[in-house]
Amino acid sequence: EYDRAWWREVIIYQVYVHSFKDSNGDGIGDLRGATEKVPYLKSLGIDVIWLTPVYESPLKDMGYDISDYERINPIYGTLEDWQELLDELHKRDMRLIMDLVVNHTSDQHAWFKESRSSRDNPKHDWYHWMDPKYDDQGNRKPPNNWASVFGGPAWTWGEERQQYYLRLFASEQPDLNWTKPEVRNAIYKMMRFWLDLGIDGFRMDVINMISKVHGLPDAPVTGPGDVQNGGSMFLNEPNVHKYLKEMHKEVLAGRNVLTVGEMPGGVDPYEASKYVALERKELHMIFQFAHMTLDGTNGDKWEIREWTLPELKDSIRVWQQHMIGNHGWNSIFLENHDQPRAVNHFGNADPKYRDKCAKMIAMFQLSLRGSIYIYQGQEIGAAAPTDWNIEDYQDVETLNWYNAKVEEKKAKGEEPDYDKLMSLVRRVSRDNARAPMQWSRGANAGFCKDDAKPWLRVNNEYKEGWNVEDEMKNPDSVWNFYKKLIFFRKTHPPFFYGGFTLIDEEDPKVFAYVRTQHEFGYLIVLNWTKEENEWEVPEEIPVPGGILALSNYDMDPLTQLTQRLKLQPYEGRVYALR
Ligand code: TEU
Ligand code: CA
Repeated sequence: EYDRAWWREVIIYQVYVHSFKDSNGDGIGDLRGATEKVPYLKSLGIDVIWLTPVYESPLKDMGYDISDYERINPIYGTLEDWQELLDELHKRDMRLIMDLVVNHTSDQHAWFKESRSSRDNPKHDWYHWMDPKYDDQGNRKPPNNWASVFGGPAWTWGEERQQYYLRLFASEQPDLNWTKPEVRNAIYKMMRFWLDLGIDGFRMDVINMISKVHGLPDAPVTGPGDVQNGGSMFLNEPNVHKYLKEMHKEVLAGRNVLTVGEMPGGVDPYEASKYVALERKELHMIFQFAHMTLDGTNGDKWEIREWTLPELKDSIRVWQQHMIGNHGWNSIFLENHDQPRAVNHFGNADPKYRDKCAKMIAMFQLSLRGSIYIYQGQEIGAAAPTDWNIEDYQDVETLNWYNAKVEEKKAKGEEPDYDKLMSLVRRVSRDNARAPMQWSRGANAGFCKDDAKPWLRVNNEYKEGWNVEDEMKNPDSVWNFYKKLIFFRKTHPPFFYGGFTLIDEEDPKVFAYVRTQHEFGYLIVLNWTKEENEWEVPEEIPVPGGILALSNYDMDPLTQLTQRLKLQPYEGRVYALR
């Protein structure tokens, strides 16, 4: 049913360089710091590292605004340092994938500087430039009504040209014009540069946004305000497939590399298959966010709603069951540098439950079908800081949102509800998962030297044992549990390619499913609540003969499966079926 492939069987670890490990005392994580930790990652069982952008950048969006694709940002080190990281990985049979951010560049990129300088320079249409519109009073207005992902209009005025440029993210991140062959060729050339240096693949940032509907028309009005969600005008526009096929032919064909496309919206399994079906020769897999956005409203993550377990089950089931064979493949992730920590997002960070909950989440993730992505800190059960104030946050998205909310109230002559705003920031902000990695009990959590000042506040809980060093020593820690599960997965092939069957889809408390391949089967039972729960094994599962393979509680392995299971808070069990 499947062509076996290394990229389907790997555990990938996302290194958010800025917050991973500082080697030189400037308080910023860097390449030498990452290299220092390669043996650590090997010992955890990691196969591949995804490195977030380390290219030259003014860091308006933490490196997702690139001013030179072929140079390393000096704050992270040199190209030699990068080469050393690659060598240290390859020496250990590990691989490296790099972030590819080609929907937009920085406004400091030479291409954009040239493009903005006049209406007739050779790169004048490498970006999306358009004339302004005017309202009834003759005031200048952006050419269309699209909203930026980071709030406000998706357009910025360029004085020199007296035109607007499109930027779906920050003002300093102008969108490239993919309709131009010259633009595409420049990107392909840059990709070949990194591949020729020996990298093993790319994570492609917002790759389903690169193609925009011709003429950039207004988006349908779906909400209040001046700007509208423009997703229907730039998510999965059909030409994106033309570009990805071309990219495959020009760059990827014949190279044994992994590709994963980030697609923050607009994909269901049918849409996704168009990108990842093997015979289409586009990408290997995508990041889709259905499960990550259950707690938002209409794509607005700041409009929190309570989600239910059946909703999560349904979203997982749909992708597990449809992305199969050579037509589909999933990326399994529960965290990244844009998202809340999984214990906060899906579970319970209350000290009473946190340890069990983090382990249950690990059992969940590592028993699904797909390539596994673990975000730095997830392996120690990291959680959001609870005591940060607005001054502690730096993320452009967070600050744009917060300031807009404050302004909105003030404009009405009202007092902003600062407590409410802060509780949302502590729950939703991207910086909650960007706090420096907690390596030890030492000063600055071992992220940087004692006398250095970390670029972002360290989450104080590292002193209470939530750090790598303490957890590695403790056989019962979240870290050791991850290590055990990773090993378990690699030695039990049904977890890679086996079928997925959801059981008891309506049960609001227990998430249970079976993974099967040939004569092998595993029953996974997860009590997704802080209460004790009884769960009845359904008839179709043969009860005698099932034995316990894994548990996050202290339970004898090889215990027989019984008809009724009495589950502790956040208890997870994996039974081997016969
Ligand atoms: O993220 C894509 C994206 O849409 C995010 O902005 C996401 O919607 C938001 O963060 C959820 O809160 C990618 C990168 O992962 C992100 O770090 C970049 O800021 C963004 O692209 C622009 O390059
Ligand atoms: Ca540093």
